[in-house]
Amino acid sequence: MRNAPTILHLDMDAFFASVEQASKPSLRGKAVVVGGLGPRGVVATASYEARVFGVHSAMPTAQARRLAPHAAYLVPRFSVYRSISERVMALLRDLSPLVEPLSLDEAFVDLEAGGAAWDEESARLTGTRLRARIRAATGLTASVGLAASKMLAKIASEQAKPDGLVLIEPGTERALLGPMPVRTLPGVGPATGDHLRRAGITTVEELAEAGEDELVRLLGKAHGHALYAMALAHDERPVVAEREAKSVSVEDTYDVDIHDRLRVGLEVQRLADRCVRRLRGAGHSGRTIVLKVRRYDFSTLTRSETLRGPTDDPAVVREAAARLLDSVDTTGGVRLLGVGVTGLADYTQEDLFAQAAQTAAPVAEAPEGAAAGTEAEVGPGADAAQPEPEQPTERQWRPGQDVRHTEWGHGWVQGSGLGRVTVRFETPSSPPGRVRTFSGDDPSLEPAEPLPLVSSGGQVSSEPASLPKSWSGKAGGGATSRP
Ligand code: TTP
Ligand code: MG
Ligand code: MG
Repeated sequence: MRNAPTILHLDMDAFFASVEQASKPSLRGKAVVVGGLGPRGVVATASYEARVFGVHSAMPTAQARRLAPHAAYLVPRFSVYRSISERVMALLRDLSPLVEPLSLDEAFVDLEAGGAAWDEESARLTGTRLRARIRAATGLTASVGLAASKMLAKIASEQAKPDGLVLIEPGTERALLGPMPVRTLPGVGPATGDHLRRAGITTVEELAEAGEDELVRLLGKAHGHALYAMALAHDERPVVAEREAKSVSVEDTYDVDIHDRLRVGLEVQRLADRCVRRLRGAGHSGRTIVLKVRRYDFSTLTRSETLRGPTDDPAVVREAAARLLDSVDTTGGVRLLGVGVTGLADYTQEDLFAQAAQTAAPVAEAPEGAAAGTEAEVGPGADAAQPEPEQPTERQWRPGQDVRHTEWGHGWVQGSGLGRVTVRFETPSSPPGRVRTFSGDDPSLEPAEPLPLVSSGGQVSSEPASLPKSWSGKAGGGATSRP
């Protein structure tokens, strides 16, 4: 492990919700929940103001509504999140060629490789400047962790949240990790946590004391070994830029189109198994399962589903592939089938024991693509070959959606129902706007493109108001976790 805290982990604060607050001045400082709003929708994220009520990611939206009935509930606007993500990642690439994005709002950066930092002081300065640059370029706040390894940099950024910077001094890692709950370590979810607790192990220190043999006995060879190393704060994983193999996939073309639905199902299972063998062979796990189907007429479509965490479990991949197949019409015959896994990780982050039991997460958890069988919440990453959704006879006005009125200008849908739609007219740079109600089929009202958060001159068009005053200005050091 290097002896300077030059690995940086960056994570945007309440990302989707902060973007919505920056876009919609009337929501700044307010409880905002972004996610699926249908009956089975789940929360993608909640603003820190909403978290106070206990609302969090992956919670059913219905439950969130009970906890925070007055919050604003909005559908995700993936195209906006994606473009902001690109700006942030570009700022990271200014620091080093070694930038490893983990999701839209999160990445590791090897500062040493880029010459951006070599010791504690230069690392802290670079982290502080980076946060300021992100704020200037996007109007949003980000948290930064600095440490000598990826694992600790990530733990540090979690401690820095929201809107802070935490640096873990080399040499202090074990003392810092010791009293932390085992759940702090990557790969330890609720079920593994329970398993360890039953064996009398609740803290990282107790993990280290248990010794490698005992952990291997409890958790199996690979995970016992890995967890023991992490408990000792050993983590040599390098920051890997834009990993070459971002996905592992296998496919088969058939000489004769397959018509039998049962046979198609069996082929998909076989491909899923083969894909997992290859995935494991490469030492990876992955979060998004992709099914590819080329039909008799050469129309090709892909369906994907994103799980809560990376998996390399053949049962999980098989089940997901089967669910995806359910949503595909194969009448007429199939000439090619493929199964892939993307969103690769070095280790299985999700709870190691809960994998097979876990159900697929709805699309609100899948910022990069479309999940199977979802209706309105499918992002723009959805496959182009997918048939257009049937044109509804009545126009759909979804909360949070951008609209333009010929007279009132740009606004967003605050709510709709009973043939009416309520719109708030405001822009990222305007003061909080006024609300008006229209008939749902009013011809003066049209869906619109989102407006940029920052004007083209690079000026923040408004105060970043994603956090309440009591939280802002916490420049670091504090070990406050999220409420
Ligand atoms: P996170 O970084 O995990 O969460 P966050 O940015 O909302 O909040 P914070 O980091 O301050 O704790 O996830 C980034 C975005 O990814 C999040 O804004 C929404 C999306 N997401 C989901 O859609 N589903 C999920 O289960 C999670 C965890 C995140
Ligand atoms: Mg985040
Ligand atoms: Mg994140």
